[in-house]
Amino acid sequence: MSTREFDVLIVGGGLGGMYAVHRLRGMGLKVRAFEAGSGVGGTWFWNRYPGARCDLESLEYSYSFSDDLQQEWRWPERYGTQGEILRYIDHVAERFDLLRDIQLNTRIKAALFDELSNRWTLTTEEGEQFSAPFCIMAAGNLSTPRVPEFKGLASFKGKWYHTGLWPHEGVDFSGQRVAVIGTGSSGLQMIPHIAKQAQHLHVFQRTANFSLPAKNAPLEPEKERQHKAEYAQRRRAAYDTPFGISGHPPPTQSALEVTAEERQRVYEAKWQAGGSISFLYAYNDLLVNKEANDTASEFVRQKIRGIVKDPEVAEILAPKDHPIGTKRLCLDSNYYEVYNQPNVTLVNARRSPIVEITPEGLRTDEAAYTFDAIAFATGFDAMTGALAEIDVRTTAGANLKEKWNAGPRTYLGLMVAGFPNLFVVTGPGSPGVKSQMILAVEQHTDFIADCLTHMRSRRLQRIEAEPAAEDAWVQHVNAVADSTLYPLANSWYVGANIPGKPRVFMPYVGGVHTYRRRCDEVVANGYEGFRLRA
Ligand code: N01
Repeated sequence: MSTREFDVLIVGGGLGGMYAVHRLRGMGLKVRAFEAGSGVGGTWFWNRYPGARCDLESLEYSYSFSDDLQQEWRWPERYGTQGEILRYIDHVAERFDLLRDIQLNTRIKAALFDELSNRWTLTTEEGEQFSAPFCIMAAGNLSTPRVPEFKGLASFKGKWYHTGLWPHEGVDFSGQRVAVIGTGSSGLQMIPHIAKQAQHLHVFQRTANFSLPAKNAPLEPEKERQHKAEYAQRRRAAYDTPFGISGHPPPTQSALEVTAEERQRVYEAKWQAGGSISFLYAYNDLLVNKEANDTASEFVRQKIRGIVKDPEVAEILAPKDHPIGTKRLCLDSNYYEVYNQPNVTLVNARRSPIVEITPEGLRTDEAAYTFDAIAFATGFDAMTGALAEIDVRTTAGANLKEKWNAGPRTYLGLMVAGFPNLFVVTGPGSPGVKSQMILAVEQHTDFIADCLTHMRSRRLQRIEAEPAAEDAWVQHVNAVADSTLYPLANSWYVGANIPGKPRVFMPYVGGVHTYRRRCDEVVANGYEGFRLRA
Protein backbone atom coordinates (compact mmCIF):
# COMPACT_ATOMS: atom_id res chain seq x y z
CA MET A 1 0.00 0.00 0.00
CA SER A 2 1.36 3.44 -0.81
CA THR A 3 2.02 5.98 1.92
CA ARG A 4 0.06 9.21 1.78
CA GLU A 5 1.84 12.41 2.74
CA PHE A 6 0.61 15.29 4.89
CA ASP A 7 2.03 18.20 6.88
CA VAL A 8 0.57 17.07 10.21
CA LEU A 9 -1.09 13.85 11.30
CA ILE A 10 -3.47 13.90 14.27
CA VAL A 11 -4.51 10.88 16.30
CA GLY A 12 -8.02 11.32 17.70
CA GLY A 13 -11.24 12.92 16.52
CA GLY A 14 -12.49 14.12 19.89
CA LEU A 15 -12.63 17.73 21.03
CA GLY A 16 -8.81 17.99 20.84
CA GLY A 17 -8.36 16.43 17.42
CA MET A 18 -11.22 18.44 15.96
CA TYR A 19 -9.78 21.74 17.12
CA ALA A 20 -6.32 20.74 15.87
CA VAL A 21 -7.76 20.06 12.39
CA HIS A 22 -9.47 23.45 12.36
CA ARG A 23 -6.53 25.43 13.73
CA LEU A 24 -3.79 23.86 11.61
CA ARG A 25 -5.84 23.86 8.44
CA GLY A 26 -6.31 27.59 9.02
CA MET A 27 -2.52 27.92 8.73
CA GLY A 28 -2.65 26.34 5.28
CA LEU A 29 -1.35 22.98 6.48
CA LYS A 30 -2.43 19.69 4.95
CA VAL A 31 -3.72 17.64 7.86
CA ARG A 32 -5.40 14.30 8.45
CA ALA A 33 -6.93 13.15 11.73
CA PHE A 34 -7.76 9.54 12.55
CA GLU A 35 -10.66 8.52 14.75
CA ALA A 36 -11.45 4.96 15.84
CA GLY A 37 -15.17 5.69 16.26
CA SER A 38 -17.71 5.95 13.48
CA GLY A 39 -18.31 9.56 14.52
CA VAL A 40 -16.41 12.44 16.07
CA GLY A 41 -16.65 13.49 19.71
CA GLY A 42 -14.41 11.08 21.63
CA THR A 43 -15.66 10.82 25.21
CA TRP A 44 -19.09 12.09 24.19
CA PHE A 45 -19.31 9.65 21.31
CA TRP A 46 -18.54 6.59 23.43
CA ASN A 47 -19.96 7.29 26.89
CA ARG A 48 -23.69 6.91 26.22
CA TYR A 49 -24.68 5.32 29.51
CA PRO A 50 -27.97 6.52 31.04
CA GLY A 51 -27.52 9.80 32.89
CA ALA A 52 -24.20 10.70 31.19
CA ARG A 53 -23.78 14.42 31.56
CA CYS A 54 -20.94 16.91 31.91
CA ASP A 55 -20.20 18.09 35.44
CA LEU A 56 -19.03 21.50 34.24
CA GLU A 57 -21.53 24.12 33.17
CA SER A 58 -22.38 24.19 29.47
CA LEU A 59 -21.59 27.88 29.00
CA GLU A 60 -18.03 27.13 30.16
CA TYR A 61 -17.63 23.64 28.69
CA SER A 62 -17.63 24.66 25.04
CA TYR A 63 -15.20 25.92 22.40
CA SER A 64 -14.12 29.55 22.60
CA PHE A 65 -12.36 29.81 19.23
CA SER A 66 -15.38 31.15 17.36
CA ASP A 67 -17.40 33.95 18.87
CA ASP A 68 -20.24 33.36 16.39
CA LEU A 69 -20.42 29.75 17.53
CA GLN A 70 -20.48 30.55 21.24
CA GLN A 71 -23.05 33.30 20.76
CA GLU A 72 -25.36 31.29 18.54
CA TRP A 73 -25.33 27.90 20.24
CA ARG A 74 -28.16 27.45 22.77
CA TRP A 75 -27.60 25.16 25.73
CA PRO A 76 -30.95 24.04 27.14
CA GLU A 77 -29.68 23.16 30.62
CA ARG A 78 -27.09 24.23 33.16
CA TYR A 79 -25.10 21.02 32.47
CA GLY A 80 -25.15 19.36 29.05
CA THR A 81 -26.32 15.77 28.65
CA GLN A 82 -24.17 13.44 26.58
CA GLY A 83 -26.74 13.76 23.76
CA GLU A 84 -26.74 17.56 23.82
CA ILE A 85 -22.94 17.75 23.87
CA LEU A 86 -22.67 15.31 20.98
CA ARG A 87 -25.22 17.38 19.02
CA TYR A 88 -23.01 20.42 19.65
CA ILE A 89 -19.89 18.52 18.55
CA ASP A 90 -21.59 17.30 15.36
CA HIS A 91 -22.70 20.87 14.69
CA VAL A 92 -19.11 22.13 15.09
CA ALA A 93 -17.85 19.40 12.75
CA GLU A 94 -20.38 20.41 10.11
CA ARG A 95 -20.11 24.17 10.60
CA PHE A 96 -16.33 24.14 10.16
CA ASP A 97 -16.34 21.34 7.59
CA LEU A 98 -14.01 19.22 9.71
CA LEU A 99 -15.06 15.78 8.53
CA ARG A 100 -13.31 16.07 5.19
CA ASP A 101 -9.99 15.82 7.07
CA ILE A 102 -11.01 13.31 9.75
CA GLN A 103 -10.83 9.67 8.77
CA LEU A 104 -13.40 7.78 10.86
CA ASN A 105 -13.42 4.07 11.74
CA THR A 106 -9.63 4.12 11.75
CA ARG A 107 -7.50 2.98 14.66
CA ILE A 108 -3.79 3.83 14.62
CA LYS A 109 -1.64 0.89 15.72
CA ALA A 110 1.89 2.19 15.19
CA ALA A 111 3.80 5.46 14.90
CA LEU A 112 7.41 5.44 13.72
CA PHE A 113 9.73 8.44 13.44
CA ASP A 114 12.46 8.23 10.83
CA GLU A 115 15.52 10.09 12.11
CA LEU A 116 16.90 10.57 8.59
CA SER A 117 13.87 12.05 6.89
CA ASN A 118 12.44 13.65 10.09
CA ARG A 119 9.03 12.17 9.34
CA TRP A 120 6.44 10.24 11.30
CA THR A 121 4.70 7.31 9.65
CA LEU A 122 1.40 6.18 11.15
CA THR A 123 0.07 2.71 10.41
CA THR A 124 -3.62 1.89 10.83
CA GLU A 125 -5.07 -1.40 12.01
CA GLU A 126 -5.85 -2.18 8.35
CA GLY A 127 -2.23 -1.55 7.36
CA GLU A 128 -2.75 1.81 5.63
CA GLN A 129 0.20 4.19 6.05
CA PHE A 130 0.36 7.97 6.31
CA SER A 131 3.40 10.15 6.76
CA ALA A 132 4.10 13.73 7.86
CA PRO A 133 6.90 15.70 9.51
CA PHE A 134 4.71 16.25 12.60
CA CYS A 135 2.32 14.13 14.59
CA ILE A 136 -0.12 15.25 17.29
CA MET A 137 -1.49 12.74 19.77
CA ALA A 138 -4.99 13.86 20.80
CA ALA A 139 -6.13 10.38 21.76
CA GLY A 140 -7.78 11.33 25.06
CA ASN A 141 -7.06 10.76 28.73
CA LEU A 142 -10.10 8.68 29.61
CA SER A 143 -10.52 6.82 26.34
CA THR A 144 -9.32 3.31 27.17
CA PRO A 145 -12.23 1.63 29.00
CA ARG A 146 -11.23 -1.01 31.44
CA VAL A 147 -13.18 -4.02 32.67
CA PRO A 148 -11.32 -5.68 35.55
CA GLU A 149 -10.02 -9.14 34.72
CA PHE A 150 -12.67 -10.96 36.70
CA LYS A 151 -12.48 -14.71 36.51
CA GLY A 152 -15.46 -16.17 34.68
CA LEU A 153 -16.64 -13.09 32.76
CA ALA A 154 -16.87 -15.08 29.53
CA SER A 155 -19.21 -17.57 31.20
CA PHE A 156 -21.84 -14.95 32.13
CA LYS A 157 -25.14 -15.85 30.44
CA GLY A 158 -26.66 -12.37 30.75
CA LYS A 159 -25.56 -9.17 29.01
CA TRP A 160 -22.75 -6.95 30.25
CA TYR A 161 -21.78 -3.40 29.38
CA HIS A 162 -19.07 -0.83 30.13
CA THR A 163 -20.01 2.84 30.56
CA GLY A 164 -17.29 3.85 28.10
CA LEU A 165 -18.52 1.50 25.35
CA TRP A 166 -22.26 1.85 25.80
CA PRO A 167 -24.51 0.52 22.98
CA HIS A 168 -25.71 3.35 20.72
CA GLU A 169 -29.26 2.03 20.73
CA GLY A 170 -29.38 2.24 24.55
CA VAL A 171 -30.26 -0.51 27.00
CA ASP A 172 -33.68 -1.15 28.52
CA PHE A 173 -33.23 -2.63 32.00
CA SER A 174 -37.00 -2.77 32.71
CA GLY A 175 -37.88 -5.68 34.94
CA GLN A 176 -34.27 -6.92 35.09
CA ARG A 177 -31.99 -7.88 37.95
CA VAL A 178 -29.00 -5.60 37.41
CA ALA A 179 -25.55 -5.16 38.97
CA VAL A 180 -23.55 -1.95 38.72
CA ILE A 181 -19.89 -2.36 39.59
CA GLY A 182 -18.02 0.86 40.34
CA THR A 183 -19.03 4.12 41.98
CA GLY A 184 -16.94 6.85 40.32
CA SER A 185 -18.51 9.71 38.33
CA SER A 186 -19.93 7.33 35.70
CA GLY A 187 -21.48 4.92 38.21
CA LEU A 188 -22.97 7.73 40.29
CA GLN A 189 -24.63 9.30 37.26
CA MET A 190 -25.95 6.04 35.91
CA ILE A 191 -27.24 4.39 39.11
CA PRO A 192 -30.35 6.59 39.68
CA HIS A 193 -31.42 6.02 36.06
CA ILE A 194 -31.00 2.25 36.15
CA ALA A 195 -32.75 2.16 39.54
CA LYS A 196 -35.85 3.63 37.88
CA GLN A 197 -36.07 0.69 35.46
CA ALA A 198 -34.58 -2.34 37.13
CA GLN A 199 -36.65 -4.81 39.08
CA HIS A 200 -33.71 -4.85 41.47
CA LEU A 201 -30.34 -3.12 41.35
CA HIS A 202 -27.29 -4.21 43.34
CA VAL A 203 -24.50 -1.62 43.49
CA PHE A 204 -21.03 -3.00 44.24
CA GLN A 205 -18.99 -0.25 45.85
CA ARG A 206 -15.32 -0.81 46.59
CA THR A 207 -14.46 2.79 47.52
CA ALA A 208 -17.00 5.38 48.58
CA ASN A 209 -16.76 8.65 46.65
CA PHE A 210 -17.76 12.14 47.64
CA SER A 211 -20.55 13.57 45.54
CA LEU A 212 -22.37 16.89 45.61
CA PRO A 213 -25.77 17.72 44.13
CA ALA A 214 -25.45 19.06 40.58
CA LYS A 215 -28.65 21.11 40.90
CA ASN A 216 -29.19 20.86 37.20
CA ALA A 217 -31.98 23.02 35.80
CA PRO A 218 -33.04 24.66 32.54
CA LEU A 219 -30.58 27.43 31.71
CA GLU A 220 -32.07 30.74 32.81
CA PRO A 221 -32.40 33.11 29.79
CA GLU A 222 -31.05 36.05 31.81
CA LYS A 223 -28.00 34.08 32.96
CA GLU A 224 -27.34 33.00 29.37
CA ARG A 225 -27.74 36.55 28.05
CA GLN A 226 -25.38 38.00 30.60
CA HIS A 227 -22.78 35.25 30.18
CA LYS A 228 -22.82 35.69 26.41
CA ALA A 229 -22.49 39.45 26.73
CA GLU A 230 -19.28 38.88 28.74
CA TYR A 231 -18.02 35.84 26.83
CA ALA A 232 -14.72 37.28 25.62
CA GLN A 233 -13.73 38.62 29.07
CA ARG A 234 -14.89 35.42 30.76
CA ARG A 235 -12.84 33.19 28.44
CA ARG A 236 -9.76 35.34 29.08
CA ALA A 237 -10.39 35.35 32.82
CA ALA A 238 -10.69 31.55 32.83
CA TYR A 239 -7.01 31.28 31.82
CA ASP A 240 -6.08 33.08 35.03
CA THR A 241 -7.81 30.56 37.28
CA PRO A 242 -6.58 27.20 38.63
CA PHE A 243 -9.31 25.10 36.96
CA GLY A 244 -9.75 27.18 33.81
CA ILE A 245 -13.28 28.20 34.72
CA SER A 246 -14.54 31.76 35.02
CA GLY A 247 -16.99 33.17 37.51
CA HIS A 248 -15.58 31.74 40.72
CA PRO A 249 -13.47 34.31 42.55
CA PRO A 250 -10.51 32.58 44.20
CA PRO A 251 -11.00 32.14 47.93
CA THR A 252 -8.87 34.22 50.25
CA GLN A 253 -9.62 32.66 53.65
CA SER A 254 -8.53 29.45 55.31
CA ALA A 255 -11.28 27.14 56.53
CA LEU A 256 -9.58 27.27 59.91
CA GLU A 257 -9.81 31.05 60.19
CA VAL A 258 -13.57 31.08 60.61
CA THR A 259 -15.96 29.67 63.20
CA ALA A 260 -17.63 26.29 62.79
CA GLU A 261 -20.98 28.06 62.34
CA GLU A 262 -19.60 30.24 59.58
CA ARG A 263 -18.13 27.22 57.77
CA GLN A 264 -21.43 25.37 58.05
CA ARG A 265 -23.22 28.36 56.56
CA VAL A 266 -20.78 28.61 53.64
CA TYR A 267 -20.75 24.86 52.87
CA GLU A 268 -24.55 24.74 53.07
CA ALA A 269 -24.87 27.63 50.60
CA LYS A 270 -22.45 25.91 48.20
CA TRP A 271 -24.30 22.58 48.58
CA GLN A 272 -27.61 24.27 47.77
CA ALA A 273 -26.13 26.11 44.77
CA GLY A 274 -24.60 22.93 43.29
CA GLY A 275 -21.27 22.47 41.50
CA SER A 276 -17.91 21.06 42.49
CA ILE A 277 -15.52 23.93 41.72
CA SER A 278 -17.58 26.34 43.76
CA PHE A 279 -17.54 23.94 46.73
CA LEU A 280 -13.78 23.37 46.59
CA TYR A 281 -13.40 27.16 46.35
CA ALA A 282 -15.13 27.65 49.71
CA TYR A 283 -11.72 28.17 51.34
CA ASN A 284 -8.19 28.50 50.04
CA ASP A 285 -6.71 25.49 51.83
CA LEU A 286 -9.16 22.65 51.24
CA LEU A 287 -6.77 20.85 48.90
CA VAL A 288 -3.56 21.54 50.82
CA ASN A 289 -4.39 21.29 54.53
CA LYS A 290 -5.85 18.07 55.93
CA GLU A 291 -7.39 19.75 58.97
CA ALA A 292 -9.13 22.32 56.74
CA ASN A 293 -10.24 19.58 54.36
CA ASP A 294 -11.66 17.51 57.24
CA THR A 295 -14.25 20.22 57.84
CA ALA A 296 -15.54 19.99 54.24
CA SER A 297 -15.31 16.19 54.14
CA GLU A 298 -17.27 15.91 57.37
CA PHE A 299 -19.92 18.33 56.10
CA VAL A 300 -20.58 16.04 53.12
CA ARG A 301 -20.50 12.88 55.25
CA GLN A 302 -23.18 14.43 57.48
CA LYS A 303 -25.26 15.24 54.40
CA ILE A 304 -25.05 11.59 53.31
CA ARG A 305 -26.10 10.47 56.80
CA GLY A 306 -29.03 12.88 56.59
CA ILE A 307 -30.21 11.63 53.20
CA VAL A 308 -29.76 7.87 53.49
CA LYS A 309 -32.28 6.42 55.93
CA ASP A 310 -30.49 3.17 56.81
CA PRO A 311 -27.55 4.23 59.04
CA GLU A 312 -25.47 1.19 58.09
CA VAL A 313 -25.84 1.94 54.37
CA ALA A 314 -25.09 5.62 55.02
CA GLU A 315 -21.83 4.68 56.78
CA ILE A 316 -20.72 2.54 53.83
CA LEU A 317 -21.48 5.45 51.47
CA ALA A 318 -19.68 8.06 53.60
CA PRO A 319 -16.08 8.25 52.33
CA LYS A 320 -13.45 8.08 55.04
CA ASP A 321 -10.33 6.98 53.20
CA HIS A 322 -9.51 10.13 51.23
CA PRO A 323 -9.94 13.90 51.65
CA ILE A 324 -12.75 15.45 49.62
CA GLY A 325 -11.56 16.72 46.22
CA THR A 326 -8.47 14.50 46.03
CA LYS A 327 -10.36 12.12 43.75
CA ARG A 328 -12.48 13.68 41.05
CA LEU A 329 -15.34 15.22 43.03
CA CYS A 330 -18.57 13.81 41.59
CA LEU A 331 -21.76 15.68 40.87
CA ASP A 332 -25.02 13.78 40.94
CA SER A 333 -28.76 14.07 40.68
CA ASN A 334 -30.52 12.06 43.39
CA TYR A 335 -27.67 9.61 43.91
CA TYR A 336 -27.70 9.10 47.67
CA GLU A 337 -31.53 9.19 47.68
CA VAL A 338 -31.58 6.05 45.51
CA TYR A 339 -30.49 3.92 48.48
CA ASN A 340 -33.84 4.65 50.15
CA GLN A 341 -35.60 2.78 47.32
CA PRO A 342 -36.65 -0.78 48.18
CA ASN A 343 -35.32 -2.09 44.84
CA VAL A 344 -31.72 -0.93 45.44
CA THR A 345 -29.12 -2.76 47.55
CA LEU A 346 -25.60 -1.53 48.27
CA VAL A 347 -22.93 -4.21 48.55
CA ASN A 348 -19.69 -3.32 50.32
CA ALA A 349 -17.19 -4.75 47.85
CA ARG A 350 -14.33 -3.58 50.05
CA ARG A 351 -15.41 -5.81 52.92
CA SER A 352 -16.47 -8.65 50.61
CA PRO A 353 -14.63 -8.37 47.30
CA ILE A 354 -15.98 -9.76 44.05
CA VAL A 355 -14.33 -13.15 43.59
CA GLU A 356 -15.67 -14.14 40.19
CA ILE A 357 -18.38 -13.64 37.61
CA THR A 358 -20.52 -16.77 37.33
CA PRO A 359 -22.85 -17.89 34.52
CA GLU A 360 -25.79 -16.62 36.63
CA GLY A 361 -24.28 -13.45 38.08
CA LEU A 362 -21.39 -13.01 40.44
CA ARG A 363 -19.93 -14.22 43.68
CA THR A 364 -18.27 -12.24 46.43
CA ASP A 365 -16.41 -13.97 49.22
CA GLU A 366 -19.64 -13.79 51.24
CA ALA A 367 -22.53 -14.46 48.85
CA ALA A 368 -23.68 -15.41 45.34
CA TYR A 369 -25.98 -13.14 43.27
CA THR A 370 -28.10 -13.70 40.17
CA PHE A 371 -28.30 -11.01 37.47
CA ASP A 372 -29.74 -10.50 34.02
CA ALA A 373 -27.23 -7.73 33.28
CA ILE A 374 -24.00 -6.28 34.67
CA ALA A 375 -22.97 -2.68 34.02
CA PHE A 376 -19.30 -1.99 34.62
CA ALA A 377 -18.55 1.58 35.69
CA THR A 378 -14.98 0.57 36.40
CA GLY A 379 -13.22 3.43 34.66
CA PHE A 380 -10.33 3.76 32.26
CA ASP A 381 -6.62 3.19 31.89
CA ALA A 382 -6.31 6.91 32.39
CA MET A 383 -3.85 9.33 30.81
CA THR A 384 -1.43 6.75 29.39
CA GLY A 385 -3.82 4.01 28.17
CA ALA A 386 -4.49 5.42 24.71
CA LEU A 387 -0.81 5.96 23.89
CA ALA A 388 0.13 2.57 25.33
CA GLU A 389 -2.10 0.99 22.68
CA ILE A 390 -0.02 2.55 19.91
CA ASP A 391 3.46 1.23 19.22
CA VAL A 392 5.32 4.57 19.27
CA ARG A 393 9.00 4.30 18.28
CA THR A 394 11.83 6.09 16.52
CA THR A 395 14.47 4.61 14.21
CA ALA A 396 17.03 5.73 16.84
CA GLY A 397 15.61 3.01 19.09
CA ALA A 398 13.32 5.03 21.37
CA ASN A 399 10.17 3.19 22.42
CA LEU A 400 7.45 5.11 24.28
CA LYS A 401 6.09 2.09 26.13
CA GLU A 402 9.57 1.31 27.48
CA LYS A 403 10.27 4.93 28.29
CA TRP A 404 7.02 5.23 30.29
CA ASN A 405 7.37 1.85 31.94
CA ALA A 406 7.96 3.42 35.36
CA GLY A 407 5.39 6.18 34.72
CA PRO A 408 4.88 8.86 32.06
CA ARG A 409 7.51 11.58 31.58
CA THR A 410 6.90 14.70 29.50
CA TYR A 411 8.01 18.29 29.17
CA LEU A 412 4.95 20.46 29.90
CA GLY A 413 2.74 17.51 29.01
CA LEU A 414 3.40 18.53 25.40
CA MET A 415 6.47 16.58 24.26
CA VAL A 416 8.50 13.55 25.28
CA ALA A 417 12.31 13.69 25.12
CA GLY A 418 13.59 11.26 22.50
CA PHE A 419 10.48 11.62 20.30
CA PRO A 420 11.09 14.56 17.96
CA ASN A 421 8.17 16.32 16.24
CA LEU A 422 5.62 14.41 18.33
CA PHE A 423 3.21 16.58 20.31
CA VAL A 424 0.71 15.46 22.89
CA VAL A 425 -2.50 17.36 23.64
CA THR A 426 -3.28 17.51 27.39
CA GLY A 427 -0.80 14.73 28.13
CA PRO A 428 0.42 13.59 31.54
CA GLY A 429 2.25 16.50 33.17
CA SER A 430 -0.28 19.03 31.86
CA PRO A 431 -3.21 20.40 33.86
CA GLY A 432 -5.69 19.13 31.22
CA VAL A 433 -7.72 16.64 33.25
CA LYS A 434 -7.72 18.97 36.24
CA SER A 435 -9.30 21.77 34.26
CA GLN A 436 -12.00 22.70 31.80
CA MET A 437 -10.90 20.26 29.13
CA ILE A 438 -11.99 22.28 26.08
CA LEU A 439 -10.01 25.31 27.24
CA ALA A 440 -7.05 22.97 27.80
CA VAL A 441 -7.17 21.47 24.30
CA GLU A 442 -7.44 24.94 22.78
CA GLN A 443 -4.47 26.22 24.78
CA HIS A 444 -2.29 23.19 23.97
CA THR A 445 -3.20 23.25 20.29
CA ASP A 446 -2.57 26.99 20.05
CA PHE A 447 0.86 26.44 21.61
CA ILE A 448 1.62 23.74 19.03
CA ALA A 449 0.26 25.84 16.13
CA ASP A 450 2.33 28.87 17.18
CA CYS A 451 5.38 26.64 17.52
CA LEU A 452 4.91 25.28 13.99
CA THR A 453 4.52 28.85 12.67
CA HIS A 454 7.75 29.81 14.45
CA MET A 455 9.55 26.83 12.95
CA ARG A 456 8.22 27.46 9.46
CA SER A 457 9.31 31.09 9.50
CA ARG A 458 12.86 30.01 10.45
CA ARG A 459 12.96 26.97 8.17
CA LEU A 460 13.38 24.62 11.12
CA GLN A 461 12.43 20.99 10.63
CA ARG A 462 12.87 19.39 13.98
CA ILE A 463 11.83 20.07 17.56
CA GLU A 464 12.36 17.92 20.60
CA ALA A 465 12.18 18.29 24.35
CA GLU A 466 15.58 18.47 26.04
CA PRO A 467 16.00 15.61 28.54
CA ALA A 468 17.09 18.05 31.27
CA ALA A 469 13.96 20.19 30.73
CA GLU A 470 11.81 17.07 30.90
CA ASP A 471 13.52 15.91 34.13
CA ALA A 472 13.00 19.33 35.70
CA TRP A 473 9.33 19.44 34.66
CA VAL A 474 8.63 15.92 35.99
CA GLN A 475 10.25 16.93 39.29
CA HIS A 476 8.17 20.09 39.39
CA VAL A 477 4.92 18.19 38.68
CA ASN A 478 5.72 15.79 41.53
CA ALA A 479 6.77 18.54 43.92
CA VAL A 480 3.56 20.47 43.31
CA ALA A 481 1.46 17.32 43.80
CA ASP A 482 3.36 16.52 47.01
CA SER A 483 2.56 19.96 48.39
CA THR A 484 -1.18 19.12 48.14
CA LEU A 485 -3.45 16.44 49.57
CA TYR A 486 -3.99 14.80 46.14
CA PRO A 487 -1.47 11.97 46.65
CA LEU A 488 -3.46 10.78 49.70
CA ALA A 489 -6.13 9.27 47.43
CA ASN A 490 -5.97 6.06 45.44
CA SER A 491 -7.29 7.68 42.29
CA TRP A 492 -6.84 7.25 38.57
CA TYR A 493 -4.60 10.35 38.84
CA VAL A 494 -2.00 7.92 40.25
CA GLY A 495 -3.12 4.92 38.20
CA ALA A 496 -4.44 3.18 41.33
CA ASN A 497 -7.39 1.61 39.50
CA ILE A 498 -5.12 -0.43 37.22
CA PRO A 499 -3.41 -3.34 38.96
CA GLY A 500 0.35 -3.16 38.38
CA LYS A 501 0.36 0.40 37.00
CA PRO A 502 3.25 2.39 38.55
CA ARG A 503 2.03 4.83 41.17
CA VAL A 504 2.99 8.19 39.68
CA PHE A 505 0.97 11.38 40.06
CA MET A 506 0.20 12.19 36.41
CA PRO A 507 -1.68 15.52 36.11
CA TYR A 508 -0.10 18.90 36.82
CA VAL A 509 -2.04 20.38 39.75
CA GLY A 510 -0.31 23.76 39.84
CA GLY A 511 -3.32 25.18 37.99
CA VAL A 512 -4.12 26.42 34.50
CA HIS A 513 -3.00 29.96 35.39
CA THR A 514 0.49 28.85 36.46
CA TYR A 515 0.84 26.44 33.56
CA ARG A 516 -0.23 28.95 30.95
CA ARG A 517 2.24 31.52 32.31
CA ARG A 518 5.01 28.90 32.16
CA CYS A 519 4.15 28.07 28.53
CA ASP A 520 4.19 31.79 27.66
CA GLU A 521 7.61 32.20 29.32
CA VAL A 522 8.95 29.19 27.44
CA VAL A 523 7.92 30.80 24.14
CA ALA A 524 9.21 34.24 25.16
CA ASN A 525 12.59 32.63 25.95
CA GLY A 526 12.86 31.16 22.44
CA TYR A 527 11.20 27.80 23.19
CA GLU A 528 13.28 27.23 26.28
CA GLY A 529 13.73 23.54 27.04
CA PHE A 530 13.08 22.55 23.43
CA ARG A 531 15.85 21.87 20.91
CA LEU A 532 14.95 23.26 17.49
CA ARG A 533 16.99 22.37 14.45
CA ALA A 534 17.10 22.84 10.71
O1 N01 B 1 -14.20 5.75 36.62
P1 N01 B 1 -13.45 5.82 38.04
P2 N01 B 1 -15.42 6.64 36.07
N1 N01 B 1 -14.00 -4.27 41.87
O2 N01 B 1 -12.09 5.30 37.80
C1 N01 B 1 -14.38 0.67 40.75
C2 N01 B 1 -14.54 11.45 34.10
N2 N01 B 1 -15.99 11.45 34.06
O3 N01 B 1 -15.71 6.14 34.69
O4 N01 B 1 -12.14 3.42 43.64
C3 N01 B 1 -14.85 -3.35 42.32
O5 N01 B 1 -13.62 7.13 38.67
C4 N01 B 1 -13.51 1.71 41.40
O6 N01 B 1 -13.27 1.38 42.75
P3 N01 B 1 -11.90 1.95 43.46
C5 N01 B 1 -14.11 11.98 35.44
O7 N01 B 1 -12.91 12.66 35.31
C6 N01 B 1 -16.62 12.65 34.08
O8 N01 B 1 -16.52 6.69 37.00
O9 N01 B 1 -10.77 1.67 42.50
N3 N01 B 1 -14.84 -2.06 41.92
C7 N01 B 1 -14.36 2.96 41.18
O10 N01 B 1 -15.41 3.03 42.10
C8 N01 B 1 -13.95 10.70 36.21
O11 N01 B 1 -13.13 10.83 37.35
C9 N01 B 1 -17.97 12.67 34.10
O12 N01 B 1 -11.83 1.17 44.71
C10 N01 B 1 -13.92 -1.72 41.02
C11 N01 B 1 -14.94 2.69 39.80
O13 N01 B 1 -14.84 1.30 39.57
C12 N01 B 1 -13.38 9.79 35.16
O14 N01 B 1 -14.08 10.13 33.99
C13 N01 B 1 -18.72 11.51 34.09
C14 N01 B 1 -13.00 -2.63 40.49
C15 N01 B 1 -14.17 3.42 38.71
O15 N01 B 1 -14.28 4.78 38.92
C16 N01 B 1 -13.53 8.32 35.42
O16 N01 B 1 -14.81 8.07 35.98
C17 N01 B 1 -18.05 10.32 34.04
C18 N01 B 1 -13.06 -3.96 40.96
N4 N01 B 1 -12.20 -4.89 40.53
C19 N01 B 1 -16.69 10.29 34.03
N5 N01 B 1 -12.20 -1.98 39.61
C20 N01 B 1 -18.65 13.96 34.17
O17 N01 B 1 -18.33 14.92 33.54
C21 N01 B 1 -12.61 -0.70 39.58
N6 N01 B 1 -13.65 -0.54 40.44
C22 N01 B 1 -19.73 13.99 35.12
